[in-house]
Amino acid sequence: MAEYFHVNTPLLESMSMSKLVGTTVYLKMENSQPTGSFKIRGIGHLCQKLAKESTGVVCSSGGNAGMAAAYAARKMGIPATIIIPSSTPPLVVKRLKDQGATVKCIGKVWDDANAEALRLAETEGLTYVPPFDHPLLWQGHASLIAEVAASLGSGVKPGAVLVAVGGGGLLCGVIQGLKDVGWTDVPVVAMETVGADCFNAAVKAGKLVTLDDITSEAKCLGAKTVCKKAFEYSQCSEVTIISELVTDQQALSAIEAFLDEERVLVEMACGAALAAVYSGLIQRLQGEGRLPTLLGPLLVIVCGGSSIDMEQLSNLKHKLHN
Ligand code: PLV
Repeated sequence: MAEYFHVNTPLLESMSMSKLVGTTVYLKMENSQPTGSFKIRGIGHLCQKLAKESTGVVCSSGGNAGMAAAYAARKMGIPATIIIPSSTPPLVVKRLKDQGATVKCIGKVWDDANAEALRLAETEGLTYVPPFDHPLLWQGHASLIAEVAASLGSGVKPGAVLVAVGGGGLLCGVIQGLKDVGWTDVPVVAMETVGADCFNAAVKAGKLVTLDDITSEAKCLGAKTVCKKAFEYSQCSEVTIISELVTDQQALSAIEAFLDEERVLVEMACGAALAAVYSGLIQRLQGEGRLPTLLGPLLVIVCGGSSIDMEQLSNLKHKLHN
């Protein structure tokens, strides 16, 4: 068995994005992971630690965590059951089945699917694979910052990191990675869409908040409550997290611009992060003094995602661009 399930992804310089922001923009291309997103880093690590002796794994997911769990389970020779909510597009069901997983669609949003995954873990004795709330996931995701540090070489460090937030697992992993390489003074811009904004709501309220519903099309950002660790990071002085929102329309426009300019198709969850560049949010933060005017290189985590193809893109355009 391979030591890791994830691959070392390319770190690319984007000329067009650099021009927009006025500083070098580096793209960490997590879309090129075997399952199309960063999730395999943490989930691969967790499965190797917790599921070696397992009779099977069960994972609740908006899609990408499930893809990673199905992939890891297949490589480990154990069955995977993936519980998704009805908001997950059919193309993801097909991709999960292609990975050999059993797929069950339960409830409207991820939180509903998760309740069923926890129940199955209990009643069937399966190993529960959480999509974002576990220290082993954060440890696995942290490897992406270690790779960036190695790619940039000594003496170069990002001026800021741009990241999408769903349940907060990627954010926790990125912060852990920044701590590991001694970059705790690098601010993190944490992006969500309006309607999938549980982290922003918690930051504003000063406590964990459970959203009534997920109304954004960025379903993979659609956890109703952010994980406690992400909230704690937002409250501590050790790291700087700037929580910002974009609209679904801005996230979709970002996906389209990224496809045109970088020739890569990513899903809405990732579009939320890219929109910070394309919508001018980074410059706005500089104007407000929340990011330095002379900003060092901007590191964009291109988290990727499988919930997108040409048909889904055209569905989203139809829904959002009218
Ligand atoms: N998606 C999770 C949670 O969904 C999932 O089950 O796949 N970018 C992409 C492409 C993602 O799939 C996700 C999470 C994120 C960003 C956000 O990561 P998180 O949840 O660790 O903050 C409900």
